[in-house]
Amino acid sequence: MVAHDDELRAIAEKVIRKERLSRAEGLILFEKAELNFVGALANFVRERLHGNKTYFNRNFHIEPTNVCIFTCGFCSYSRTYKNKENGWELSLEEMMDIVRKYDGEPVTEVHIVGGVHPKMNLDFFCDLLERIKTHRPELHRKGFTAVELEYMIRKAKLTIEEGMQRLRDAGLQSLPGGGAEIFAQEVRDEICPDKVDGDGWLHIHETAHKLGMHSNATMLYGHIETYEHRIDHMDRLRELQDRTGGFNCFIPLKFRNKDNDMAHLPETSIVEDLRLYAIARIFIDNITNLKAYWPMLGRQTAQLTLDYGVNDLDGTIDDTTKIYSMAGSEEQTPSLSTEQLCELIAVVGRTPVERDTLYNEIKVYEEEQA
Ligand code: V47
Ligand code: SF4
Repeated sequence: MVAHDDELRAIAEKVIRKERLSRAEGLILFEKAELNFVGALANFVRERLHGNKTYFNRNFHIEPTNVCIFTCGFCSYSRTYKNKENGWELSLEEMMDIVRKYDGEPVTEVHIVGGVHPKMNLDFFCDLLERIKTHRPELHRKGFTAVELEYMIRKAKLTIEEGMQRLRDAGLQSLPGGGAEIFAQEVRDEICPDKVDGDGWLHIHETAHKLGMHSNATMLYGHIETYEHRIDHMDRLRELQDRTGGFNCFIPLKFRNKDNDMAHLPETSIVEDLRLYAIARIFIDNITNLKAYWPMLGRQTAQLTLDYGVNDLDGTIDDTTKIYSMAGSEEQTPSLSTEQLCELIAVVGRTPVERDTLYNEIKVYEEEQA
């Protein structure tokens, strides 16, 4: 028996006893554990928390613009303000047309996210939220990454707390998890030097939680970051979650390398993707849900993740997002009907469950219905 077998056995025993892993133990998993080892452990944790249940929701996206003042190297989606003719900028009326397109459809969430356009300000987005709320009050309004929020609130000369309060009063209910990337500044300096830093991202989410909103957390992996950077990122999320309990789910996002300034970097292998999902499930013991975002991973890999800790596949989406198709995802027109999503889950032996944004169960699809 080699020394690291003992280390891994000790880690497995801790997980079974529901004890938290240290940063050093998390690192051992990344450095030494094989896929099947972390997979089995992650599946054990997943089934302890959720059994076979696998969540999805019915949502659509509004992407107000892809014009952006920032210059993230991994972004295939944005266009600079100087080049704004090559991008899109939706008016309030155009965005309301998208909302109205879903009238009578059983969607429960609108996810609003886009680039940081210097002319789209806090008042503009408060207007949008109020109009959606008036038009369809029960539609959950999840919107704006911490990057968009930091910019619009700073331009309005408000504190984060004041700005978030205004957005909440206008109708904002949750925050998506984007913009987190990797918190370590030495990585941000290379891949997204000019936008909100790690502390700023965490502060915005903490403020949202304190104001009664929930949020998601992401991690962009598979570029220049080290295993230490991943553990640092996940540990900082775990620490904030201990204090607020406001994160609904954790979403690892695989770096895709088409048409961006980091296109020279290779993409990670599926084995490395699955190992990451599994280690995230084992290490982050206080965020209940782990989501695989199928428009980015592709539906078959997303299906595989269900055996490696994942219990959520996001939503039906209906071809309303361009972030990943433009970055080279297999999913060029991401759209799945509820039946297709249920089939994808049921065929690998899990139980599809439609949820709302806050993970209240709407419908459990037992075998005969799937
Ligand atoms: O912050 C951009 C990522 C994020 C690439 O909260 C890329 O439910 C990979 O956060 N390769 C925005 N990733 C999207 C996002 C999100 C998506 C789905 C659901 C939720 C949620 C949040 O997309 C960015 C960045 O990390 N991203 N470009 C790329 N080339
Ligand atoms: Fe702008 Fe977001 Fe793209 Fe960065 S990732 S350039 S902030 S749209």
